[in-house]
Amino acid sequence: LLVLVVFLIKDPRVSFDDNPDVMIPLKSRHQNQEEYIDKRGIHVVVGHYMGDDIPGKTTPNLTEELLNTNGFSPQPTAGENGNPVHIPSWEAARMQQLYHINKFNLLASDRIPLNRTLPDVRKKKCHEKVYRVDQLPSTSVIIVFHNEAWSTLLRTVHSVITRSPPSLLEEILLVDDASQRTFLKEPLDEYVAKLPVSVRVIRSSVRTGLIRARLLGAQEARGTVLTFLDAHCEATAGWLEPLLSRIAEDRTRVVCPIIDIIHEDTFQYVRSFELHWGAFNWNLHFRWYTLGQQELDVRKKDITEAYRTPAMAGGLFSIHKDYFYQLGSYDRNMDVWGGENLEMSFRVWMCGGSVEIAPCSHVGHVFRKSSPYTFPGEGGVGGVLYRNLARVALVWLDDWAEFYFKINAEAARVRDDVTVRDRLMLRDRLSCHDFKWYLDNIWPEHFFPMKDRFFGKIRHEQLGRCLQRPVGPGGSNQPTGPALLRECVIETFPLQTFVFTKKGYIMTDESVCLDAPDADSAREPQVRIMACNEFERQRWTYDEQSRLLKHLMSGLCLDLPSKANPETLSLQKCDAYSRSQKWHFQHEDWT
Ligand code: LR7
Ligand code: MN
Repeated sequence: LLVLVVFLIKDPRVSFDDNPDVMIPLKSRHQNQEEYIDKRGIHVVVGHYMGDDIPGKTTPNLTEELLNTNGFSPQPTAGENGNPVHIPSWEAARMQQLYHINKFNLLASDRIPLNRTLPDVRKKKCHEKVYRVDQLPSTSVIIVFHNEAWSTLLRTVHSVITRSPPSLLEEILLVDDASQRTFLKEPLDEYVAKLPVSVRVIRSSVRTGLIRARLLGAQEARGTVLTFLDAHCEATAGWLEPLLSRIAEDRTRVVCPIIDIIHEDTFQYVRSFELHWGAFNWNLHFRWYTLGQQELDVRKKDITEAYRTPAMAGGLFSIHKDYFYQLGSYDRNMDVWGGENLEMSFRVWMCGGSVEIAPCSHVGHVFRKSSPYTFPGEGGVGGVLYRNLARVALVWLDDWAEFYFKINAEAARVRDDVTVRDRLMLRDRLSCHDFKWYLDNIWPEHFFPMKDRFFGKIRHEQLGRCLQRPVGPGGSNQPTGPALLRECVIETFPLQTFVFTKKGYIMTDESVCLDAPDADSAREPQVRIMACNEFERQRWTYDEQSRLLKHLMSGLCLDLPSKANPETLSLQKCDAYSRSQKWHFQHEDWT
């Protein structure tokens, strides 16, 4: 099996030492991601999920026999109530070998019964909600898979059967995307035939990728609503009603559950917090960022209320079947994996619908650090992924497509390989809004360049050096740390590229902002790069005349590191005659 390294990771450890906002660091669900409770008591999730591999781990030889053996052998109480399964050390070698088949702890998964119990992770208020089940539409649950493990696939199926009101569950459709494992053939057919719910297996004779596999499933669906799940999920109590009731009220809503974490090593069910939403960075990689202020306010009033999200993760959502087709289903020219989640998010928002998260619906998903399967197609994983993303950019991003290709060499290289005429016609036919409308209205907290804001480098005049954001310990997550001054790079260089918004925020990729976190303390304030939070503390003004960059809250000016703050820029009393306080905003073209 190939080890798929999507992005180079320098150091996967996450450190909180240099983040003064952190009150309680939390163990993050992913490598390359930081999670913590900040000083306000708000849970902050920064970073992303991109299927990165674990550096240094090599893949052992996996024999045909091993790959084709269904090792499911449940122990009655293993993983009960979502508890972790610990493999005794004498089995460690076997555990590690099996890990590589699916890139999760297969040995642990194979010990857990298919119908294990799970905690009810919903907020108390969710229990008080009454749903008129008889008035909700029915759904087909569509699960696509390629070489999935028996235990994870069927635990997904059983969790859906056990925890859905029977009248709402029309059927479960399993779409086999040309799996090679023998136990996923006749044994699967025979197994599902005995289940109390209509479960059909649809087979693709060629490896078609998850996007077209989902289209195969949708075509067969008899339910009013389509509900998609990955093949390694577990639905918890009450998961379905909140999704369907939002669609019953308005069929243009595309609704996602809260995605909890099934730990890839222990299969522990870990409740995830409800204070993030989905968005993306300058590379069009999906990210979880802290909720926007408007949504936080909505939540304060009623924590059971569904909230809007700029984008969805892609794997777990419900959509009205007619609306799915009315809106152009999926881009069937997308291969294997990636891009379809943002494509659908943009399309839904820009063409009149909405994407939201229903916080009373919780479904667990096994998050992996790397992908277990091959990416057939020219250029392997990169070629496939960037052709998909180039399609997204060319169809939906308007002026920002050029910006995307400018800073994404991999995507620029393949942009001429793709033709998107049919999707542009669809966009035209649906009279969709443009991408500027999307940024302005759906994601006003975004950090993309715009006509109404500065975009470029911020240069210290005296030293001729440029403001630079830290890379962060994880390499490409929402990196926080000291505000650096570095040799200016002539070309477009994302680490030295900032936007300065009308509201006075100095932001850059990954939603990080120039900040003075301790500006209200007695100490001399440090200047740091922190997660953007729209606090007054992150606002600045620039005076062209004096070339001073003033921190609004403290009234102090951005200056070089000081004795008290040797590692990072500091704030000092403004002095128009001080050479160390002069900054030059150097515009760059982004289209
Ligand atoms: O060629 C393939 N054929 C398939 O049938 C490749 C994959 N698949 C199946 C696969 O077996 C699985 O059931 O497709 C499903 C998704 O593949 P994963 O589990 O490898 O994807 P992921 O969980 O790493 O990635 C997320 O992004 C994908 C982008 O294309 C899809 O949208 C996934 O559905 C999506 N998963 C989620 O949203 C779960 C939450 C993750 C987050 C954040
Ligand atoms: Mn998945």
